[in-house]
Amino acid sequence: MPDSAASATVERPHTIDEYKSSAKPTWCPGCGDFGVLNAVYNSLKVKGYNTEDVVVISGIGCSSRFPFFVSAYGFHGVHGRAIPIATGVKVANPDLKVLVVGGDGDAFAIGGGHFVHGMRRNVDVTYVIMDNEIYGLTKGQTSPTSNVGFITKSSPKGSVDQPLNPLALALISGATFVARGFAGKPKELADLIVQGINHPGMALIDVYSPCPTFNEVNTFKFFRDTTQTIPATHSTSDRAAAIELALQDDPLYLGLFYQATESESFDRRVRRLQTANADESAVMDRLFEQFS
Ligand SMILES: Cc1ncc(C[n+]2csc(CCOP(=O)(O)OP(=O)(O)O)c2C)c(N)n1
Ligand code: SF4
Ligand SMILES: [Mg+2]
Repeated sequence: MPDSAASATVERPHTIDEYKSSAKPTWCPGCGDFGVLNAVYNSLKVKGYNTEDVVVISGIGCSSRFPFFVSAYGFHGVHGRAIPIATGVKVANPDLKVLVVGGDGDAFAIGGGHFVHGMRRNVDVTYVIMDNEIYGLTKGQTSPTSNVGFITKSSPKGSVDQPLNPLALALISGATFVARGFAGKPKELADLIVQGINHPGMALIDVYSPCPTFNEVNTFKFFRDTTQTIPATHSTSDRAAAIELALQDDPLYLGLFYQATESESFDRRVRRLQTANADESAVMDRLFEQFS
C-alpha cells in the first residue's frame, strides 16, 4: 500500500537537540504548544530524518510560529494558506517530508475552504493542528471550535455559534488519516505523528493544545477530565464508525479514528499520470518545436 515507503525508513540515529533551532519558543509559560513541539521533535527523532530533508509549513497565529523553533526548512506563510503552500512544496519536491502546523483559526476559519479540499486531495503531508478553541495571537476571540456560551472579547455574552467538529469535517471531506491528540500526552502524540508521517497521504492530527492566557475553560485539567483513549475494539478502517466516535463529546476520544486501507496521494497520482502521458507530451513538444 505505501506510496512513500521511503518515509517509513529510519535514516540514521539523531538526538532530539539536533531538531531544535537556536530560536527559543516565544509562547507564554504553560502554553500547550510546547507539548506539541516536543512531540514533533520526538517524532522526527524516531523517524531519524536529516534536518535538510524536512520542511515545516505554517499559516499565522501563535501556533504558526512553530517553524522558527525546528531545525529544518521552514515556511511561515500567510493566514489560512498553509495547505496550498504545502501542496506546491510536496509536488515540486516529492522527497521532502512535509509537516504542516497551525491553529484552529488558521485551519477552520480563514483556511476552512483549503482544509476541506486538502482533505479530499490527499497530498502526502502531515497536518498537526494546535486546537486551543480560541484565537491566541490576536488576544482571545472566539474561533470556529469555541463552544456555545464561551465568553471572549468578541463574544462578551457568550458565543452563539455551534462549534465546528474538525474530525467529522475531515472524515466527510474524504480524509484518509484522522486522529486526535492532546498536548498533555506528548508521548502518545509523538506516536500519532509518526503514524501520520508513515501514512501515504494527508494525515490530520487535531491536538487539544490549551491556551492558559486567554482560554480559562479548556485547560489541561479540562482535557484530562474529559478525554479518553479510543476503545481497542474500534475498527480504524471503518469511516462511519469513526464519524460516530468523532461526534461524541462525553468522553472526547483521543487516538487514531480512521486510516484508509488504500491511499494514493495527490503527489504520487500526479507523478503516475505524468509518466503515463510521457509519450503524448513528447509528441506535443515535437509539434510545438516544428511550428514555432
Ligand atoms: C488575512 C488576515 N486576517 C486576519 C489576521 C489576524 N489574525 C492573525 S492570527 C489570527 C487567528 C489566530 O488563531 P489560531 O489560528 O487559532 O492560532 P493561535 O494563535 O490560537 O495559535 C487572526 C485572526 C491576519 N493576520 N491575516
Ligand atoms: S496566547 Fe495562548 S496560544 Fe498564544 S502563546 Fe500564549 S498561551 Fe499560547
Ligand atoms: Mg487557536
